[in-house]
Amino acid sequence: MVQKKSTSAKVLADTATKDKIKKTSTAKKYGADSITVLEGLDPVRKRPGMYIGNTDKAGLHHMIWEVVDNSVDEAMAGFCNEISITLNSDGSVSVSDNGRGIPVEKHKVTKTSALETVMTKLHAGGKFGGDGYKVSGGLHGVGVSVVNALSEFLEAEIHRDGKVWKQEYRRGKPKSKIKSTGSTKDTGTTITFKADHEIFTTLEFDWKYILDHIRQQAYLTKGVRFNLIDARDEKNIKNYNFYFEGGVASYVRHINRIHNTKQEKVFYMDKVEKDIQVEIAFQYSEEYNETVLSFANNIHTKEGGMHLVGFRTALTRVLNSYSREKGILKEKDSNLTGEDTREGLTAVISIKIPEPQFEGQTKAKLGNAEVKPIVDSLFAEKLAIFLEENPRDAEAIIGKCLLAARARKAARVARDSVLRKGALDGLTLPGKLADCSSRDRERSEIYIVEGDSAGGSAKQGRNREFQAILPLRGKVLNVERARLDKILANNELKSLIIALGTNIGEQFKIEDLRYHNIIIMTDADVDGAHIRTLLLTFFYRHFLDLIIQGHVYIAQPPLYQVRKGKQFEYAYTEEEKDQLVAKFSSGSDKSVTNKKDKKDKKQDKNSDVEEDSGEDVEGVGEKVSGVTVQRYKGLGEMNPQQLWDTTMNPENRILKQVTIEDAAKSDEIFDILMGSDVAPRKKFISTRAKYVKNLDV
Ligand code: 0RA
Repeated sequence: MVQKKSTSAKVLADTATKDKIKKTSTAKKYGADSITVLEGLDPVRKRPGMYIGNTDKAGLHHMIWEVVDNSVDEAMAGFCNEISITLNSDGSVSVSDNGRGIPVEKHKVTKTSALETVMTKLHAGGKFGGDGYKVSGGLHGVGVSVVNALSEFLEAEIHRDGKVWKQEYRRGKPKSKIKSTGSTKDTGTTITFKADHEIFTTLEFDWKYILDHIRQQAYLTKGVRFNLIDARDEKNIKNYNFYFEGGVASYVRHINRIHNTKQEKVFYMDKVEKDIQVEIAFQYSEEYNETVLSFANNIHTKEGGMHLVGFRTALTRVLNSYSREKGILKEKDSNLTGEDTREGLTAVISIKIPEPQFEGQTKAKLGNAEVKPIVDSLFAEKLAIFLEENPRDAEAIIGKCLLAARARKAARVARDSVLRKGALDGLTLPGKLADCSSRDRERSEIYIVEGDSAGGSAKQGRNREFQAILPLRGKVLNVERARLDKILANNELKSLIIALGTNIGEQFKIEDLRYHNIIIMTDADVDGAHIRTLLLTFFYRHFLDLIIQGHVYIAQPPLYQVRKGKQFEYAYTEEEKDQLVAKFSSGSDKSVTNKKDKKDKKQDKNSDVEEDSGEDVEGVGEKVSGVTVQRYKGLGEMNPQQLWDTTMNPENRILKQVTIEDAAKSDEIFDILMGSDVAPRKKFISTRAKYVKNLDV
C-alpha cells in the first residue's frame, strides 16, 4: 500500500553503513555512484493508487507532500533551512529548498545523471548513501519519481557546484538531457510539477488543507522556514511564512492558545538515543479533554503506538513518585491513574526513527517495540528534572490531576446512585415526547426540535406513523464541561436519553436504539447553531457510536421562500435564492405589485426583505419586479404543512448526515464553542456562524 518505509536499506548498494541522525555535514562526499538502480516508472502510471493512495483530492495533495518531504529530509540532515512551496497560476506547484542540490553527476552503471535516475527510477530517490538520514516519508515516502510519473510535466532546477542545471520531463520521461543553463553562487533544488489530468480526478488544490499541513510540518521541523505562496491568482498573491524556533513546544502553545493554561512553562525536550530522536512538549490546561498528538517521522500517528505508550507510562509513574516524595500523596492515598494524569493535557510527541514500522487499521500506529523504553526513560528523566526545577508548575500539574481523581470518584458515586434509582430504565418515556405509532426501528425517526412552538408545528406536520417529535426547551446543558452525573440530572438530556432508549456510559447499548434516524432540527440562526452544536457535542462525547454508525442527521430547513404572485419556491442556500429571484424576475412584467392578501401581510411583518438589485425598495416584502423574498428566521415561521413539505417529508427534505471526518478538527471546534474560554468562542461564533450550520463532527 501507500505506506512505505523511508530508509536507505533497500535502495542502497552499501547497506552496511547504518543510518545515523546527522545534524551537520561530515567529511564524506556523496555522489552519483551510490545509487542502486531499480525499475522504471510504468507501474506507477498503471496503478497510481498503489503509490499515492488514490487519485482524488488526497492523492493530488500527496504529490506536494512527497516533494516537500524530500526537502524536509535535506533540512533534517542539516543542509537546508528554508523551503518554499508555490501554487502557480498554470496549475503547477513549485517546491524550492536551499539544500545541497540533488547530485547531477553521471552514474557509472546507468550512464545518466543522478538527477535523472532519481526522477525516472522507482525507489532510487531515497538515498545517496552513507550517512545521509532520511526521516520524513512513511505515508508518502514513495520517492519523487512517483510524482514525476504522475505529472503532465515536471521541471527540476538544481543549483550546485556553481552552476544552474535544468531538466524537464513529460509524464515521467525526460524531454532532453540535463543542461547547465547558467552560473550561481547558491545551492538548492527547485521542483516544479503539474499533476496529470489523465491520472487525477481533480486538479484543484485546497489552500486551507495545504496551509494546515505545511504549518504542521513547520512545527515538526524546528528552525526551518517554510514559505507558502498562493500565486494562482496573479493579481492577488497570498504569502504565509512559518518558522518555529520552539518546535513542538510552539505546537503545544498553538493548540492551547484557545484554552486557559494551568502550567506556566511548557515542558520541552529534544534528545537522541540509539538513533531515535525524541522530541516532546506538553502543557496542562483547564480543559477536561486530552489533546495528545503523536508523530513518527513527521507522519501523524493517529492510532498512537509505542512512542505514545512510553510517554504515558512515564508521565503517570513520574507524577506519582513526585507526589509521594513531596508528601502530596499520603500513604493511605491511592495512586493517580493514567486517566487522572491526562485530563487537560495538551502534548505533542514527535520521534524520528530510521526504520519506522507503521501498523494498525489505517497504518497510523507506530509498531517499533524498541521505541517504548527509549521514550519512557528519556522522558521520565527530563520530566523529573522539570518538576524539581519548576515547583510551581509541578504543584499546578499535580493539583489538576488530584482534582481529576476526586471528580472522577465523585462522578462515579453519583452516577451509580442515579443509575441504581432507575432514572434511565426507559420504561417511562418523557411526557413531551410525541412518539410515533410504528415500532419498526428501521423506519422510525426522532426529530429533536428546538422550543415548544416549533415542536407544535412539527407535531402537527409530521407523519405520526414513523416520525416522533421531542421538543427541547431552551439551551441544552453544555456537556463539554459536565460529567455524567450532571448530565443525568439535566431534564432535557435525560428525556433525550430515555427517548433514544440506548442508555448511556457503560450501560450504553446500541441495539436498544428506538429510532434509526436521529434528526436535529433547529432554527437557521445563531441560537439554532448554538443549540445544534450543544447537541452535537453531546452526541460526540457520549454517543459517538451513533455518529459513527450514521444515525445522526441535521435537518436543513429552507432559508427563504421566494414568491411572485401565487407562485412560490423554497431556497435552501443563498445561491438558490439568487437563482430563484433571477428566474422569477426574468419572467416579470416589471409592474409593482401592491395588492397583498391578509395572510401575506402578516407573514411579511416579521420577515426580512432582500434586494436582488441592490436598490432600496419601499414597502415591506415587496419588490419592484414583484418578487418577494421571505427569510425564515425560525422554524416557528412555517406552518405545519410548510414544515412537512420543506423539512420533514422524506421525499423532498434535505438531511445532512453527521460524520466524523476530522475528529481532531471537530474537537477543536467543540473546544472553541464549548470550552471554558469565552473570548475565542465569541469570535468563532460571530465570524463563522454561517458555517457552523454545516458543521461536521
Ligand atoms: C542526497 C544527497 C545529496 C543531495 C540530496 C540527497 C538532496 C535531495 C533533495 C530532494 C529535494 N531537495 C534535495 N536536496 C538534496 C547530495 C550530497 C552532496 O552534495 O554531497
